[in-house]
Amino acid sequence: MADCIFCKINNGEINTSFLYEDEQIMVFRDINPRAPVHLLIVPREHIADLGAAEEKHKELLGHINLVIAQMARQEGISDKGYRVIMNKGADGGQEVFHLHYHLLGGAPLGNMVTYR
Ligand code: DGP
Repeated sequence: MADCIFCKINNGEINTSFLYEDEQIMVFRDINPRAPVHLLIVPREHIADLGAAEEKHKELLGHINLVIAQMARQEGISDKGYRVIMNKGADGGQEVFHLHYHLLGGAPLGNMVTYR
């Protein structure tokens, strides 16, 4: 997708250092961290949001979860715990319309989320 930020990160148009990458996904730090550790786990394929995921993405979605757990261990936040967030659509607070998961941790994050 020509005007998608995460596609530009994937194709190198936006230079970003990856903490982890493979043929299916890339992991990098969020540009606007909301916790001491704030990583984004992003499939290379442009999938607009979770609602656009299909049966063929089943293995990819499972792989993402396992890499999230691996990244949490790598960042040293696994034992104390962390939060994984996936925003979908306007009410979900999604800003970048390319499926991604947030891994947040490194401090007590409180209880879930609020709305205003
Ligand atoms: P969401 O609201 O779930 O769509 O979160 C999008 C996140 O993407 C937001 O926390 C900021 C992050 N982000 C946006 N542009 C860039 C970028 O160019 N580089 C990095 N590393 N993160 C970005």
